[in-house]
Amino acid sequence: MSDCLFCKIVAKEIPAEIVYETGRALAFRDTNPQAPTHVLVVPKSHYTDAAALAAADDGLADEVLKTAHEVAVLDGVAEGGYRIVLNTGSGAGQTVFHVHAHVLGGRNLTWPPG
Ligand code: D5M
Repeated sequence: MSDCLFCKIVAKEIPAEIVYETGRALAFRDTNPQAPTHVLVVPKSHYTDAAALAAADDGLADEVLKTAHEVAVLDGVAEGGYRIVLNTGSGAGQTVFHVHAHVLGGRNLTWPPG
């Protein structure tokens, strides 16, 4: 999608601090970090939200989830505990409508989230 921020990051039209990449997923640091590790994992192809990604029938959601875990391992937060969040819909706080998994770690994460 030509006006999608994360599509532009995938296309390298907008800079981002990329930390990991697979054939179909890209991981880059969030510009408004909420934890020492705060990385976003996106599918390289455009899906609006988690519901649309879940409906993809080619294992893409699996690849995004595995990439999120790999990011936690690479950033050294996997053993201490980390959180994967997919805000889905504006009522849940989604502001960028290209599905993205937040990978958060490196501090104590409280529950419930705000
Ligand atoms: O999360 C959207 C997230 O996207 C939010 O945490 C800020 C982040 N963001 C916004 N612009 C950028 C760029 N250019 N690079 C990296 N991260 C960015 P949501 O779940 O939709 O509220």
